Parts: sequence; structure tokens; C-alpha cells
Amino acid sequence: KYSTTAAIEEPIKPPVSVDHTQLLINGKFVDAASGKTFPTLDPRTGEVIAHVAEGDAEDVNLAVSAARKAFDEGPWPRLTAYERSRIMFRFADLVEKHNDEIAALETWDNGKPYEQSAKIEVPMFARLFRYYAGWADKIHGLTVPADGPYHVQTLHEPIGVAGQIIPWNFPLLMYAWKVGPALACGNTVVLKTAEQTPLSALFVSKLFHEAGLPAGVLNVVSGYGPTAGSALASHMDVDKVAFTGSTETGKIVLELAAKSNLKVVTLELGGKSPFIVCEDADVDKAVELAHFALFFNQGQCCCAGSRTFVHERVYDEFVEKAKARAVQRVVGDPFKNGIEQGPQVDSDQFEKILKYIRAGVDCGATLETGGERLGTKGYYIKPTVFSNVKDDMLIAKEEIFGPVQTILKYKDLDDVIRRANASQYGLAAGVFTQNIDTANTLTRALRVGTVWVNCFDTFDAAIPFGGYKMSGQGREKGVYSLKNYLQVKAVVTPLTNPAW
Ligand code: TXE
Repeated sequence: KYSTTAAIEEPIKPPVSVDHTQLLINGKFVDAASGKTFPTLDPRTGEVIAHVAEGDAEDVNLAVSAARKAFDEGPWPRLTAYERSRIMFRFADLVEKHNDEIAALETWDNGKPYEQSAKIEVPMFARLFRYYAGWADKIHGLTVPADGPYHVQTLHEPIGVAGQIIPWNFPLLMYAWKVGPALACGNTVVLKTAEQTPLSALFVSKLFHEAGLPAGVLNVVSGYGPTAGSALASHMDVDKVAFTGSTETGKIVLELAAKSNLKVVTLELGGKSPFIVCEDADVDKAVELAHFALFFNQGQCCCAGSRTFVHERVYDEFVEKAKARAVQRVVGDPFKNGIEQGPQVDSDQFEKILKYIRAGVDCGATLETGGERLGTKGYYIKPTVFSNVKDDMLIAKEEIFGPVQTILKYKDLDDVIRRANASQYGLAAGVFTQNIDTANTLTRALRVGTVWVNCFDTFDAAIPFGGYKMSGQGREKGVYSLKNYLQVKAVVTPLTNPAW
């Protein structure tokens, strides 16, 4: 059952203080050049947590010139790879030491359950940095056989200054996915955090400097997208931009990059991922996994299994049990133990989700449970389940990014493959079956960047992630992510004694 309204109305005091609210440029915390600040809000109440320095184009210029200097004049790309790797390992150790404070900041700013921050996300953050630290001294080129008398080799070199723009749904993990490979490969970075969640990045970046990161190598600018974000994407001295966020903003970033200096772009964008429950499924297990696939992180996941396709033979049973599971979901103050769902990140997202719920009702989908806010304060939404959803309904086409499960009925594999692929997105898919042939057919037929078979949201550091179609360009995590931060130089030398 939902937790009592009282627990939501009287928020628990977070066990952390906010010590860093300035921009981090050239190794120092500084005010914005304009002197402006913006409030970051507690999603449990809508009240101000802290006023944070608001970076804009001028601050981005300062940050880029610090990163440029740290790249062109050193020390970062000129340190030995082993030294870079050691600093990253030390950083991971410091993050582990401060696990609970970092987790508390993440939960306070974002609204996600503290247990999730403390037990999954901060440990994963440290794991990702160790993974990338391990790569730093294992990056090397090839010796290439040439037709003529030449010695040919490739050097894998860092690209230069990387601009990175991240969203608010996983502030720390998005930081690690981007900063980790960039620094391991010897680039320097200007990171623009999301305006909803600037706090954890500032805290961990301070620790990174304590671990020995030289000034200017990593600069953090808090601020808004159309000002700080677009200044970074269009900066002539930024060599590469990595972006995670909406498909709409991804297009703007790509355009800004093209119109400025053709910087290399990687994009990780929206999704409307199918979760396919086959006719042989153990319905109880399928319900639990489909529930997790959608509701995890308040439904604010780019890869959320947000189109639950269920075979007609098990459909009615599935809907009944999915509804019962959603009713059981424990919603409340994310600092309380045992909470599965906290508030949505901010009022914009909250309103957007409620709008989609109204659209679902208006177009005739069956509202099985939820469908409204929980409590009167903050941005809590009751876990919501729609059945009888049709492919052409808005709730089946667009990214809701909230705790709203939409359940669709299908007849056979051909039917579900066609409909699952009929989306502008192609980020991920879930397949739930005991039949190896069905699994093999679906994994090959689905046009998506990740297929989870009988699991979902498995995010090891080494597993690549990214989208087909309008869900993105390039892959993050794993060995594939290094490619985003390296360029290849061919070196050709004549052999003076071709006999050898
Ligand atoms: O995203 P934006 P918003 C989806 C989700 C959500 C919707 C809107 O559906 O409801 O996007 O969320 C920066 N130039 N996702 O408005 O605008 C911005 O400051 C450069 C999916 O938060 O894409 C922030 O740092 N940068 C998603 C980042 O882009 C700009 C995660 C993301 O914001 C900019 C988040 C501009 N003109 C939302 N405008 C995922 N793929 O995981 C904004 N930004």
C-alpha cells in the first residue's frame, strides 16, 4: 500500500549538508561570472535546497580555456597512462569512503530512494571509474601491413576537450559514463550538469581533485541548457560533445555542433522500449520483471520498458496481477527504509506525466489503478497501470518518463515484432520467455541497442549501451565507449631496406 500521507508531508531531514554550490573551474570553486544563482529544489516538497551558481556562456568560455590549457600544455595527456589510472583508482576509493554523503545528496536533489543511491548507484559509480582506470594503460594502436615498402602504425590519441551534457535521472551514473572514458583516454572535460540536479557532481569532483586530479582537467558548470549547454555544444574550442537527454534537445546539440566546428557528437536519447511477455511465460515472474522494468527510478529511465506487450493467452491474468503489484508498490519519502518509489524530479516532469495520464483516459485506455498525485506536497504520483492500450495512443508512442505502465495485447511473434519495431526509438527491449528459439528470434528481429532476455536494466560497466534509430548515436560503457574519446593517427614510414 502507499505509505501514509504523513510520511510524505513531513520530510525526513537528509543526513548531509550542502557544501559546494559554486562552479568548478580550473581546480577552484568560483561564483558565476554574472554573479547569478538558481535554486535547486527538493522534489519531496518543492522547497529550495540550495542556491547554486548559474553558469552561462562566459563561464563556459572560462571552463573551456582551462580544459584547453590542461590538454594542450599538459599535464593530463602527458602524464603516463599509469599515473592517470592511479588518480582514477584513488578517486574511486574516496567515493567509497564518502558513499553515504554522496548518496544522500543524490537522493535529496533527485528524489530517488536513498537505499538505491547508497547500495546501487554510488557503488556503481566507483565501479565504473575503476573499470575506466583499468583501461587507461591498455589503449594502444596497431601495426598495419602495407602493400608497399612502408612501416605503418596507428596511434590512438585523445580527441582534446570534451564537452559533456548530462540529465537529471541518474546524475552520478551519467557523470561516470561520460567523464570516466574521456579522462581514461587522456582528454580534458567541461561537464554541464542538469539544472535539476547539480549537487552530487560538485561534491564528487572535489574528491577527484583530492585524489590528485590536476587543475583544469575536469571543470563542472552548473546551469541551464539553452545558455550553458548550448554554449558548450557550439564552442569552437571544444573537440567533442557527448549528450544524454531528450531526442528533441539531442537534435539541437547535433545542429550546434555542425554549425560551429563539426565537433564529434555522441548522443544517448529517449526511448519507448518494448517489454515482451511471451505465451510460455511464468506470469508471476513476468509481472514482477515488467513492473521493475517500468517503475524503477520513478519510471525516469530512458530504457524503461514502457510498452508492455503481453501475449493474448496470458493477457487477462497478467493485467490483473500487474495492477495488484502496482497497488503494492511502496511510495513515500525516499529517505525512509523500504521505499520503492519517491517523488518525480520536478514540477515540469510531474505535470507532463499527469498530462499523459489524462490523455490515456481520454483516448479510451482502461485505467486499472493510480492515475493521480499522491499527497498534496511535492511531486509524488501513484503507480499507474493502463490496460487495453492501442499502438496509436499517445501513451503508447511518446516517452512518458514516469510511473505509468501501458499494457498492450499481441497475437503472435510476427505481430509483436512488427509493432515493437514500429517506433522512432530503438533504445532497448525486454524479452520474457523460456523458449530459446523465441528468444533468438526476438533478439535478432528487434531494432534496439540492448535486448535483455529474462532480465532487465542489467548495467555492468563493460556492457555497451546506446540506441538505434532516434534513440542515439554511439555507445557508452564497455570497450566501445573508448572509441568516442579517441582518434586514430596513421603513421607511415618508408622502409629503406625493403629486403627486411
Ligand atoms: O531534457 P533535456 P529535460 C526525456 C524525458 C523527459 C524529457 C525532457 O522524456 O521528460 O526528456 O526532459 C540540457 N543545448 N529525457 O527537459 O532538455 C539540459 O540542461 C544544450 C530522457 O530535462 O534533454 C540538461 O543538462 N543542452 C533522458 C540536458 O540537456 C541543453 C534523460 C537534458 O535536458 C539544451 C532526461 C540546449 N538547447 C530526459 N536544452 C534520457 N535519455 O535518459 C537543454 N539542455
